[in-house]
Amino acid sequence: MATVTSKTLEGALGAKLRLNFGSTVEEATDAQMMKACALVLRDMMAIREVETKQMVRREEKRQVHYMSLEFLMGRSLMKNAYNLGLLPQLRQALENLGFRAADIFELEPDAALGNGGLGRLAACYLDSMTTLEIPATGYSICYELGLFRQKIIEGQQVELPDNWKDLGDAWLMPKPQETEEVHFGGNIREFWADGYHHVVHENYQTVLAIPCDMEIAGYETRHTNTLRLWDAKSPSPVDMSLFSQGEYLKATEAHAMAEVIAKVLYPEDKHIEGKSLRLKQQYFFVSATVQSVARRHLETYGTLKNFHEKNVFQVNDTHPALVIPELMRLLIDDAGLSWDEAWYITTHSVAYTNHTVLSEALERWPQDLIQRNLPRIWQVLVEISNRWQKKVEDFYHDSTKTEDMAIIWGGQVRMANLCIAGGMAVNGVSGLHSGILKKDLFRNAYGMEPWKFQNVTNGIDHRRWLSEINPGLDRLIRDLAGGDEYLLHPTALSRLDDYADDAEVLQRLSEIKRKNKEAFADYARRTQDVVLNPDAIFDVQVKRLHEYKRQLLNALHIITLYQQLQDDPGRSMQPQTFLFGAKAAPGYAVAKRIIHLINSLADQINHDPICKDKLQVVFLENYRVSLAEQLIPASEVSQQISTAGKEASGTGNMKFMMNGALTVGTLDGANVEMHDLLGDENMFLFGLHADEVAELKARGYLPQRLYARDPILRRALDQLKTGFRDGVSYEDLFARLVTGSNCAADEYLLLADFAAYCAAEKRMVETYANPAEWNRMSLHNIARSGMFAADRAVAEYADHIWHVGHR
Ligand code: TH1
Repeated sequence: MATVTSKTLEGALGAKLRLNFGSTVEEATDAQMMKACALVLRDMMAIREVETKQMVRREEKRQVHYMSLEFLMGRSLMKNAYNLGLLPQLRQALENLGFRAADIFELEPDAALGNGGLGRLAACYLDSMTTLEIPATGYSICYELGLFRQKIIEGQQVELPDNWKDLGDAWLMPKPQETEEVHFGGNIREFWADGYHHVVHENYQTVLAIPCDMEIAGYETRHTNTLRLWDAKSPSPVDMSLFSQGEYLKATEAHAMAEVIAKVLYPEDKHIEGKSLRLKQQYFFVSATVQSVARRHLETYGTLKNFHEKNVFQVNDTHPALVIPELMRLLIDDAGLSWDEAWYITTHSVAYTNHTVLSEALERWPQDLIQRNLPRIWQVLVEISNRWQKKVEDFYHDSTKTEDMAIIWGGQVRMANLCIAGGMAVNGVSGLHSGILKKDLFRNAYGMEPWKFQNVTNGIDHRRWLSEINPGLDRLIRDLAGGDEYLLHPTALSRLDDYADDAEVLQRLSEIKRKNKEAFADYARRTQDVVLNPDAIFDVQVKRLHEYKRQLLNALHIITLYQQLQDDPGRSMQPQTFLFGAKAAPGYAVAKRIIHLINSLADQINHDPICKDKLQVVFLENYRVSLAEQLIPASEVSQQISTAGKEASGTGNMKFMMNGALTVGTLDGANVEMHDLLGDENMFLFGLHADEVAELKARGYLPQRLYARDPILRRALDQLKTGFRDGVSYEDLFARLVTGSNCAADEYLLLADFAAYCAAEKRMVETYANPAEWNRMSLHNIARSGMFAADRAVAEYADHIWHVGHR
């Protein structure tokens, strides 16, 4: 293909505007131009995707099918232009045509088809799988509404619908010719005929699954993969027989049931919704995916007997766990294989990643829900469960272990146990987390089949999360660490370590951060209507709101700082700006109260003259990928303060480290690995370790004692009851921490870690007073962050789980 210049892009954009919008360049709106850009890049990727598919087929390569109910893609225009090596040309073309490139990029809505870390991880891995030239496809649902938009009204979260498709659908390529049928409900009829046992699923309702493909470009490769998002459609607008009987409303019911499946992403992060619609979403995308993969396999190889040699399904948490019985069903009912043949194939083509040990997030489906909606799948599950149970009994001869490892038990189907039984590998997402899986959550399964258990520490797309969003730092790295080598070899970042004593380099680093802070202050003024002080430390906690992540601990510490300032208003101090961003699940009342508290506290502090140029608290509205991209390069302190043992990995922690922020954190998730690389001297570690947390709980934890004993802590907690100038009391949060109401008080040990946390924050502020020291630490953080590139993580999956080659 001829090289693409800004001139050729101008021509292509003009043509798109004429053909798709009947508009000239002069008449085109920014929105039309944004779509035209997407369509032009999509065309280029589509050509490459066809070539990639042909190559995969010709060379009979093993393919990875990454199944996830969430892909938190964010924006794609800048990212795709970057990966296609066209970002400068595209900017130039837009300017030449009379548009502001930055405005066009800003206009693109985030594709928020995910809640948080789990969905963003899937998006980062798509980039790495493509860049590493692994034949891979992502599968999910084409939600009409992504994660809700958050508005803060009078300090409280209000949820608004996220209609991303208005502009975002420019990236989607519908492929109606590859539609699959998914069957719900009905009954199973079994009979013997011609010497065979026949199973017929009848009286079911059909939902059509229509693929909408999003092309994924890799960096410096023509290899192109696909994210296949299934849209749900009813086969007919109304049921004609009911309609003609005059049952008009009933006649449209099936239609409505079908189309609601792809309506909205469930906004619960780590909390199971035992709703039948959620189960239908899961089966819908699993069944469509398995059928389409099997269809393509049959076209190429003419048999499914070698299916496992050519395909692997990676399931992102248990949400796609029904891939196991669905593949069994297809192999047995449709392809006529025996149970044992089908089981061999299935258990050699599915691998499971666990992302949490929180019990409220471990999926368990009521069996009657499955029986009713998926009768054939239910039968297959019963058979899998019985055989597994027998295997466990024969191995352990221990009824408590049988119960612990059971797939169907007490009227529930336990999806994690299903994945362990039906998968070839189980992995956790950080060293600590994988250890907890083996020692604790899945100890019995590990005892029986230790070879299945692995660790793959999470990683992030460093091209997006460093090079693309932090051009100042990117330039510095190119100057010092071998040009653009780090983009494909992220460990090249370690060369920065050589400059730890180079005053000029450290100075440059601090100027880059300063510029980024000013740019973010500008952005915050434009979009959030707040004025930030760029002389203050930007101390940031952005992530989903959850009690175990302990945003409330951060707030308590800020209350203490404020109280100290009240005691001594003249006290000189390093100015600090605390930034929060977090969405709460709409049904998670405590999380919403914590958001309200942070806003009340912000309101108090920002209106008190004694805090001027000293203390500031900002709650950033509607935290999302595109906001993170502005904020992280400007951040100086990264708050990673979860109760040890609860955060499986974290990935925000890695993004901050890579952009030179210093971490205040506990030894939890991937913070442990960060600490291994950085040592005590390059981060601010505090708090109980995971084993100490377990011991303390076993011993009997009494937060009331800490409340009685520590006057500073007590004063901060009492402030919750009093509240702030808006007159709202947070007695309920106080009770949750100190007295406990219907649960044990302070489940996440905020009080136990409070003093250590305050001390860590104090060390952090003292260190900030020494810029040379701070900048050196920052440099070491960037230098050692290469290990957290998603390329490394994906290469580990490829080598140890998928057994596929890569670049
Ligand atoms: C997150 C984990 O909490 C986080 O520690 C980890 O870095 C991330 O996954 C990626 O591995 C999870 N998100 C969810 C979301 C749902 C259910 C379980 C988890 S675990 C809906």
